Amino acid sequence: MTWHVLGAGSLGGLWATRLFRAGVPLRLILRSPQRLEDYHNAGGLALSETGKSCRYPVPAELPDTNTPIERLLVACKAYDAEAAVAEVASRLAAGAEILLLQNGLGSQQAIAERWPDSRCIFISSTEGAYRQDDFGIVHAGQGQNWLGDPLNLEPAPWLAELEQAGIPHAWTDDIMSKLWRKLAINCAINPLSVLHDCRNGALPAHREQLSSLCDELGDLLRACQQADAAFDLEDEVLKVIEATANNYSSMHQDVRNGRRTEVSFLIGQACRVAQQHGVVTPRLATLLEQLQAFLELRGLPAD
Ligand code: NAD
Ligand code: KPL
Repeated sequence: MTWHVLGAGSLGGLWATRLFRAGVPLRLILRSPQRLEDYHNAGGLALSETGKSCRYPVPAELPDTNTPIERLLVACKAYDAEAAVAEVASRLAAGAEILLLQNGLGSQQAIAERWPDSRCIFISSTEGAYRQDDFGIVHAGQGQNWLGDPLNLEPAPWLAELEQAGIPHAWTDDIMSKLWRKLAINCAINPLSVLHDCRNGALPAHREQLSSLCDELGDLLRACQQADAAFDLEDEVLKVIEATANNYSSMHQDVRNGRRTEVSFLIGQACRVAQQHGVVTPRLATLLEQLQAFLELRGLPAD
């Protein structure tokens, strides 16, 4: 079965190159004829790992190509994902699978509700990749890909293809717990790193702020029946800060590069869900307001 990868950016490129070189049939879907032409001129996708770069001529096509899609890996940002799937929705075969790589929460649910006939598999990834040029990806950080389907615990039958491609992965019966846990960690770290304009390692200087955010996030997770994701949250946040002390968070990097952030699917989503559950989260709400004001001041979308 052919994989279709929608979004040839950092993570989409990282997945596509590894699948392609393992001989797994796949096609990239690029958003416009101009981008397809640029891609062909580049000669494919380059993946750089441990200092060595290799280019792979992964076949590519446009969203309106006239062939069915049975397995779609959506590798766009959370704010683009639903619209991107809509562009290829008429090509989805009956019972197609949609694999969602987005960080945060909200985009996955929107897609699962809009295309209920497809099996939506959610993925929480802690791998790291960035683009050094348009079609050149650097594999920057080892990590894990947790996969799961909140509606169907049966593992996907193609996990062996990920094994064959050397893509680290594990199926989980509780993907929502993984996604909530990562969202909470991102909510505690990323906005503070932007507002204090610092590397993750400088955040323990704001310990009181971190602690109260973790308390509120813990309350929120428990109200959402995600007690496991709340367990020892502050400890884990401090561990992540230590392990990534030299890094700037992804949100900090987005802001520094003048790119839209995924704020709406991280702390924005946390505040929306808190309101739905009647959980009082004043520190999170203030942090969201400050972050949105900061983004607007820099001409970046606040959603
Ligand atoms: P990216 O910006 O590098 O890539 C997204 C790609 O999607 C871009 O090439 C963009 O042109 C393309 N795209 C957008 N709309 C499209 C459309 N309609 N049709 C076709 N292509 C379209 O983003 P990324 O860093 O790969 O992140 C993707 C998701 O993965 C995000 O939610 C991010 O938070 C998550 N994630 C990324 C990393 C990482 O290290 N990069 C790690 C973990 C999670
Ligand atoms: O996931 C991260 C990010 O920067 O988005 C870490 C490094 C864990 C910080 O929240």
